[in-house]
Amino acid sequence: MTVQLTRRALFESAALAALVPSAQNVFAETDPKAEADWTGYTFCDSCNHGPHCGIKFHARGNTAHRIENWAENPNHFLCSKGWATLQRLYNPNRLLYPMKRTNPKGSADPGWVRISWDEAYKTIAAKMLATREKYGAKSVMFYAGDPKEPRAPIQRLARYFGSTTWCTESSAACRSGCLVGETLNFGVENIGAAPTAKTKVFMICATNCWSKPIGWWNMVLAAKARGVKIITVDPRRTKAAEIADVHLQLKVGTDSALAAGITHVLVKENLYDKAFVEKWTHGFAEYAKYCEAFTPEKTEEITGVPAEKIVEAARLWAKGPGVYISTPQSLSHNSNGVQNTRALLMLIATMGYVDVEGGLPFPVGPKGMRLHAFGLHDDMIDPAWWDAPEQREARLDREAVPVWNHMMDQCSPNDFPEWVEAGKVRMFCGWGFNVNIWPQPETYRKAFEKLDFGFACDYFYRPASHDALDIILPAAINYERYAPYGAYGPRVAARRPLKPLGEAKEDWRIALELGCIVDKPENFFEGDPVKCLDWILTKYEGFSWAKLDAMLPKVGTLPGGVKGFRKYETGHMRPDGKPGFNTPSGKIEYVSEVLKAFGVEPLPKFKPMMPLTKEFDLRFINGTRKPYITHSKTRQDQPYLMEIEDRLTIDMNPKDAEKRGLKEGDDVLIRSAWGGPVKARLTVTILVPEGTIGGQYGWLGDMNTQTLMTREHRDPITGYPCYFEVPVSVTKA
Ligand SMILES: Nc1nc2c(c(=O)[nH]1)N[C@H]1C(S)=C(S)[C@@H](COP(=O)(O)OP(=O)(O)OC[C@H]3O[C@@H](n4cnc5c(=O)[nH]c(N)nc54)[C@H](O)[C@@H]3O)O[C@H]1N2
Ligand SMILES: Nc1nc2c(c(=O)[nH]1)N[C@H]1C(S)=C(S)[C@@H](COP(=O)(O)OP(=O)(O)OC[C@H]3O[C@@H](n4cnc5c(=O)[nH]c(N)nc54)[C@H](O)[C@@H]3O)O[C@H]1N2
Ligand SMILES: [Mo]
Repeated sequence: MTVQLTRRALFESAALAALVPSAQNVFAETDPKAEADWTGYTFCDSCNHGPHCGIKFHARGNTAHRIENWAENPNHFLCSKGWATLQRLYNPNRLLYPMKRTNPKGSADPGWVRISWDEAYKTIAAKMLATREKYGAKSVMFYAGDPKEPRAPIQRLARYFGSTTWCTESSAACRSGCLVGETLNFGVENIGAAPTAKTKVFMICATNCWSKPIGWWNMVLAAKARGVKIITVDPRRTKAAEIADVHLQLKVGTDSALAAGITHVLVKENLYDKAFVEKWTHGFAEYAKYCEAFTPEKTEEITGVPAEKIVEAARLWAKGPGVYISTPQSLSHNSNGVQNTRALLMLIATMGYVDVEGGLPFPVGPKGMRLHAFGLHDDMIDPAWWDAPEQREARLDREAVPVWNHMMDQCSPNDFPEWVEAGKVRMFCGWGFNVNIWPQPETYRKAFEKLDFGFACDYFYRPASHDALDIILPAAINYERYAPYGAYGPRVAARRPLKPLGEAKEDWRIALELGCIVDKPENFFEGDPVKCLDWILTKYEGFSWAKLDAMLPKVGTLPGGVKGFRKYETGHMRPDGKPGFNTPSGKIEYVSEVLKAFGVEPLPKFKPMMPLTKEFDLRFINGTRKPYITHSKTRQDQPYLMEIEDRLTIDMNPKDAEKRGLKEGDDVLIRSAWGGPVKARLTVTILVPEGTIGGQYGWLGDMNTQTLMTREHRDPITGYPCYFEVPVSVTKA
């Protein structure tokens, strides 16, 4: 409610109310004078997992009035969030004009008023140049929150501006923690794959089917139907756990102990792939020695998984070939995240299921194409510049997270409050910025308020975050933009969009146009996203934007890439073309030479989570995905979804509820050593085990679970917060 009131005030102050389309009008009638219907194509960006799900829409004039699955798109089933996207496009609260604050920061009313793009750009560019002049380029921070689509041109802007303070939600949290684990192991990221006709066992590691496109779940069911055995590793009794042959229902953060227990059995019963391990891996003997102590009984003590299930799982896994799917995030959101990920995913190497038929593929795509970056080409961001020692060493995260700094080109922003305190960052350039991504968000919000200058681009005005800034810019929504094109491995698809409403602009255009002002226009394609896409596509033989566009509704396939199995034998996994893997030892590393070089424990060892206490006796998984919620976004933006759930709810096991005298529907209060009380409504369910509760982050005010989280405990390798580890208490309100 407060959000809407503030929002109304915002429009009144700019005398804009009349210009904002009302949702009802737009849905009810399209322009009667407009031509016949035309068909548009775009991608749903609700979850921001790549690859996105395709949307086909029907429009008259510039108004989309109906959407459907885009059949030719490789991801062509929309879910509840996808079907609700027109509500977001035509939401009357959308931000449609650049705005600037007219009252000092900290005022109850920021006094947002509409300004022209010209004024916005001139103000921002002048601040960027002056801040660089006075404090150096890296005092200007570039940031993209969960939105993944705008990232490439923003990173390019940071590069030409000369700032390594390029941060994203992926350097704060999310997928890159697991990616670091995978890369330490294999020399390349590998989130896993789907079972094929030859696969016998599928290990679903900490993966929630609600986080995936609908097609993914259909794939799992089909695999199950043709006899693939399923091992699910998850503390919660998810859908994937329900259909599993073995559900390893471990305690949060004990994956490394579980993996050691399984390895113990594989070695003891001589089930592992000795030949593969000897030839292609590094440090197995040391790891096997570490696993000696992890007898099934000892492993049960730590993980809570019954000893016989551990043995059963090991024997089943050995019946492979097997393949895993790994979580995009949840393994990495505790204080031993990277090592837990490393340990679990190493089970693939121990069995030798590496790039073999039915096992885990190691795809080699077209040259220059970045994985998980919408098929974009390396040249877009100039990796050599980011990789140069003089950039890495001077980067702001060097001391706090040296391993991360060494491996990743995005700077870890979790020490942002300390940077601001020390005067290291003075200006903020943000796309999709939500301060409530962080634990103790108020600490971050205050730091943003202290900056000399900040702006953010967004679909909506978000008072909780934007009121700490100076300018907000309206971003065109997925229906209104060309860039980036969609990518599904090497397959790529163009969009056919609407014109942006109001004065909204594509994120790409905003970044490229700013680049034209603060740098040379020729480096930024004269500000034109389509020109930029064309430049990227022509790097792949026979491709261009015009060609991709003409193919619609079909998708194209970029040329190049290497087919076949065991590509590590033929030198395709390493840049120097030698056989092996792209790690320091040239092999898959149980003992990580990178970690060793940084003085970090090189084996993926178990480390206990923060202890539960008498007062805080429940572990809180703060953020498991639900089918109708995405992060902070879906709450006000898509009212259909609010009809399903309009407040924070938490899941609690019936035994825990009984112990506390709580029942389904009770209003409860959650507290931790760092904050609370947070208000929630109780769901009593076997979805969570005893001793663990689950809930959603992204609610604000007195339902904001991030206020319970701690900045003190982090994963030492990534600096990621421990969203899934914090001990809490739950009492009746
Ligand atoms: N407790 C807890 N915290 C978590 C997590 C958790 O599981 N638990 N998960 C972490 C993870 S994995 C993630 S990904 C983050 C998500 O964290 P956030 O970055 O906070 O994600 P959102 O709330 O989805 O989006 C942020 C803002 O971007 C805007 N936006 C969306 N799309 C676009 C776009 O294309 N362009 C522009 N300009 N703006 C856009 C939205 O309107 C919103 O205001 O949270 C992290 N924080
Ligand atoms: N509907 C929906 N879909 C989304 C999103 C969304 O907000 N809503 N967000 C998108 C984004 S940005 C991301 S990063 C992904 C996240 O996608 P996922 O990682 O698949 O989603 P989560 O539900 O956070 O976590 C997956 C599972 O990990 C389990 N888990 C938690 N801690 C541990 C642990 O220590 N060990 C093990 N083995 N399991 C554990 C949880 O119980 C949960 O079932 O989802 C994407 N898709
Ligand atoms: Mo994420």
